[in-house]
Amino acid sequence: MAESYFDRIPTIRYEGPSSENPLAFRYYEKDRVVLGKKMSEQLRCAVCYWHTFAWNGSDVFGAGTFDRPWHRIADPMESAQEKLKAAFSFFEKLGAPYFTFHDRDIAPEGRTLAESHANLDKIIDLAEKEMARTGVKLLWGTANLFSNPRYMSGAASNPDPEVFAYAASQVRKMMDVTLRLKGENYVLWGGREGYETLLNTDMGHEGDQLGRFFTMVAEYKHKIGFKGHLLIEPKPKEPTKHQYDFDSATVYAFLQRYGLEKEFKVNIEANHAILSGHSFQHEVSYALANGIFGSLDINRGDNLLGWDTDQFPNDPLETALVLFTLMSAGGFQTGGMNFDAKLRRQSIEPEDLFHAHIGGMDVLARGLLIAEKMIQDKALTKKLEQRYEGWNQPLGKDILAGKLSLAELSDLALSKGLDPKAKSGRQEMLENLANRYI
Ligand code: XUL
Ligand code: CO
Repeated sequence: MAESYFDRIPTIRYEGPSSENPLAFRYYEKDRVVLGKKMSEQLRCAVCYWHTFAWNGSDVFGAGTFDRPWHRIADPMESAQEKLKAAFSFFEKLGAPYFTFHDRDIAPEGRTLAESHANLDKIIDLAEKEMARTGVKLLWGTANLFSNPRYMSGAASNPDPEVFAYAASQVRKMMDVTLRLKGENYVLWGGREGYETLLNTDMGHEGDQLGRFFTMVAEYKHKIGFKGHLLIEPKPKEPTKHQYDFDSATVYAFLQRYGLEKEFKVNIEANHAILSGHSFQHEVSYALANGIFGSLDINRGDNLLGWDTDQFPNDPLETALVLFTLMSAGGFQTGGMNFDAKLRRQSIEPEDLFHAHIGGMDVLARGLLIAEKMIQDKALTKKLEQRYEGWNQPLGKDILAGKLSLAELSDLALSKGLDPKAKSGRQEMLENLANRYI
């Protein structure tokens, strides 16, 4: 049944920028070497299970609009099996090297926690076979600690420790599954770790609960010998009014408070960055500058809407600037580009899933090629270096090396009669320069 869902779609191939075939790549050329690695290895694209296969097109005002065959199957385990087959045929046809999933996307929740674990094991047996057959790899696994009503007041930050224990069991199980499938990272998005009103919330207590949860996760990672990165995914709001993992800086401060800054990195989502009042590039730069960069959830928001629209990326300049920042710092280690992006609900046909991912991969590929030119040309980098030139001179070096106290610097400024001249920041010129690479 689900086997035939993508039957009409051909395997997607690279045809070059002049191709008019909408079911072909115009920029994503997987084996093309860019900045020393194949494009596929630089971008490490992943398809997410939740938006692409689990979601049926429903929104708060209306029912599902997508008629996916696996959603019509009444038995949840049979439905999960068909969904899995369809998912792997999609990955194969698209040529996506990675996928990502939550426990509840891939296997149904059972009547008990034990039954949920058993359901997951059965589907993972099949997923393991599909991964071996197709060569598609797991970028990261994660647990859904937000959909079930038991998590309405949070998971690790819930006022009830039994909910905390339940969440711990789900995370432990998914860490085992991720290890088994050789997943390259494990993600924790604090779905409902936040609050609606301080009238019923003890923020300090909830912080300690979250700190304890993450500490246990880090201990368990080492215990089972998981070598991938643990990643926290910041988001400022939605579903709660205030999410504790607001942005990368908030997460970093939190990690330091609980001594976990060496254990976790961040999975930065483009739309979440915008919601926190930052640009995507800001969040990536912050994480790189503080040694906590992990992976990216690649999507876009809408300038007119204040929520997480999770659209597929389509802005080459924005993508190029993020990739310029990332590639200048050496690119991904274990991370990748996870399309945490969903169709609009009127895009109801199987081929719409392909158009969305083809467009996403193409805009990343185009961004990567632009970033390559920016890096090789060195013009932008040189301008930046020139701006900080003074810090390579004796005064700048001595200041950073801690050789001068505040009083000594004051004496120096007075004795030399310092009168530094203002220099232009040249923003418009730099913007014009960046645009020349597009
Ligand atoms: C929600 C979101 C999640 C995480 C994984 O906004 O981004 O899908 O990526 O739990
Ligand atoms: Co995400």
